[in-house]
Amino acid sequence: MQLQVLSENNYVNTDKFLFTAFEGEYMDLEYLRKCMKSILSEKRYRHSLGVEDVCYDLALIHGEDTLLASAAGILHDCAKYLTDDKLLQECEKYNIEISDTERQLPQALLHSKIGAIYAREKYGITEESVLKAIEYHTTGRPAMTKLEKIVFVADFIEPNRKADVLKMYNIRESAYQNLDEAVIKILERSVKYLNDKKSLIDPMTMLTYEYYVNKNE
Ligand code: DGI
Ligand code: FE
Ligand code: FE
Repeated sequence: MQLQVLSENNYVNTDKFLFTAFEGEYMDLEYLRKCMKSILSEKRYRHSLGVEDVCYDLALIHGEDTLLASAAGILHDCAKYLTDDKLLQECEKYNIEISDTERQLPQALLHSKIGAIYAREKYGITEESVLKAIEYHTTGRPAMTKLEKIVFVADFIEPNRKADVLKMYNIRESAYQNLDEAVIKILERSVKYLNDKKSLIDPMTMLTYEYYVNKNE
């Protein structure tokens, strides 16, 4: 157990508490859950708790920090309730460059980028690694960190997701054995699904897919 001195006679267990940007205080995961419960729909909130749980398990198995993984899991869709217009406005406000695909599909693609901003601004997350995992949870990116892969994969396999595709391709099995293999399977399914729907595919989704397929060969 890690203990960090705050002041004399006052210790914070940093296995359970995250440092926040707000007045040097600490927060626990329950605080973040409450924040999400108050802004997300019931269904989206349940999804977020599911992602949190799977992030924890994947972090344990693959040797990542469980607290940071859980926090990223709870917050990953914190900007999912925003409208297309609001997401585009926020991108302008925070000087976020956006691709043509992102401009056309803000809700699908921009909730992750704005989610990372909100995690910092509204929920006080200071850990860059957590912010990146939120930022890239929808498209992934080439050479993701372990934490980024954990959130990307957990989002897809959490228990509230439909089990048929996951079972057909043994995606849960991959997730617990080999994260890169799970990332490839998920991107394969997503790219096929988007092609079948004749939906636009973001260049970052394709770059991630190509990177992991080549890496695995
Ligand atoms: O926010 P979630 O629904 O939990 O999941 P997500 O953030 O992974 O994905 C949001 C949606 O965006 C989901 O329906 C899949 C879709 N998506 C991911 N990459 C692309 C995409 N949609 C399009 N059109 N193009 C993409 O490249
Ligand atoms: Fe999402
Ligand atoms: Fe999600």
